[in-house]
Amino acid sequence: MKKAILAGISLKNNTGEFEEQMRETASLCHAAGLEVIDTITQQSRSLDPDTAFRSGKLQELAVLCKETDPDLIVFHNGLRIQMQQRIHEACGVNVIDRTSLILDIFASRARSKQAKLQVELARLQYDLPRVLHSQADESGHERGGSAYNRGAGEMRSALVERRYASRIAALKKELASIDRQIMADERRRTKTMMRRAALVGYTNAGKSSLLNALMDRSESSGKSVMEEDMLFATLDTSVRRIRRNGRSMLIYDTVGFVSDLPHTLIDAFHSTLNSARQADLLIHVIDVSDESWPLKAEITEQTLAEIGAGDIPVLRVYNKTDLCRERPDVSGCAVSCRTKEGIDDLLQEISRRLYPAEETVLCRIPYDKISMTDAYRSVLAVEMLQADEESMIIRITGPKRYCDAFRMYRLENDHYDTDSMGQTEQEGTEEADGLQ
Ligand SMILES: Nc1nc2c(ncn2[C@@H]2O[C@H](COP(=O)(O)OP(=O)(O)OP(=O)(O)O)[C@@H](O)[C@H]2O)c(=O)[nH]1
Ligand SMILES: [Mg+2]
Repeated sequence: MKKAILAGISLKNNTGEFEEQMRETASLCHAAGLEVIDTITQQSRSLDPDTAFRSGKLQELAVLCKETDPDLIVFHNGLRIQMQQRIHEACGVNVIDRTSLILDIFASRARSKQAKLQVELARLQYDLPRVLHSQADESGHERGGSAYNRGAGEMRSALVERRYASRIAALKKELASIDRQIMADERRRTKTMMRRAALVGYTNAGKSSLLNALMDRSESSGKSVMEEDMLFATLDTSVRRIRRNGRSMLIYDTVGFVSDLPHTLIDAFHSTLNSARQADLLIHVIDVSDESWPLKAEITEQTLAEIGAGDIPVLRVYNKTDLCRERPDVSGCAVSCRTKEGIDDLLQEISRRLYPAEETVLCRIPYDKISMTDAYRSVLAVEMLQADEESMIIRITGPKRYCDAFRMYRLENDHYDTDSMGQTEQEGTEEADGLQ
């Protein structure tokens, strides 16, 4: 395992929050396969524009590096290029910041072609300004020389920029073609009228475990998704169809969030994040056994707003209750994917939110039109009440917009006595042949 020194500057006067953030960066180091051998911090109103740490602290860091011989310095704060270079010069050790660390973790987790391309795109976009800066620096060194030298340096920069730009363009093109395929699959799914919910939340909160638990407790198609005790186990969206009380819904498992998720990653994972943007309901999974859950829940909801999913209704689900000593005092669904406590109630709640029983309508449908009920069975509850030679009387319950499709066959409720299954329907004189 590589050894790292974790460095950070607390910019606000909130020690508790800073310590929590540093703990999170330490766990990101662990996720990237780094052992944090020491931590060094400073309280300051701003980063020094050249060296991030003020000079005394930088010397302290240099001494610490001599004593402990780390492979890497990981900076909790985002570093400008010149800061990275100066710290490197002062300590003789490579320096990365939190964004670069997260990009490394994503790179090590990416399995699908789409995820690999997305991570490469994010990495190139992060690296490009840095590489150009170091090229410019080199040509700056040459500036004392001849006009010929200066020209050579600038040409090198232009060449590097062109190479990056052409790879970035190629990646975007390839990703766009994968997107088209995914969108075609999505269009096919939308035709079924099934409503969609996306599992969102902080990384490691239990989103994938919840999808598996929901599948366990319902009729569902598809194999279980990978759940693992590691940050960013899921990078690819998975979708599963779940049936409950005759209603089908699509549930999407998505990539987890973390504080200050790098913008290059949000941009590169644009299409992966679409499953959250296009959902009818967001199931916000919260690890309630983690003391800092309120802060993480807030970060998740902020990130959802940032990616353009801020207006979608959210159902908060408090997971891992088996790890809590007392039942958490929260309003919303409390569940444990481990013991399956609360999962049935949650399923009911998701189904209720996705398919609100806004309307109950009685219809008389001629047999040659009865097949239309099949198309709506996944989104409406359909009860067959009575049949005669030409038609069938049915009761449908569900969202108004789907019930509206049956408007022309509608019976007024008082024209049919559903309790006695009798023939109080206007012209109904036939024998009741109740079908349930
Ligand atoms: N004790 C306990 N552990 C749980 C529960 N739910 C999930 N876990 C564990 O928490 C860890 C993370 O679960 P995942 O389902 O992979 O979490 P995730 O939110 O999908 O994480 P990412 O995909 O990395 O964002 C795994 O080790 C799970 O076994 C729970 O209810 N109780
Ligand atoms: Mg997951």
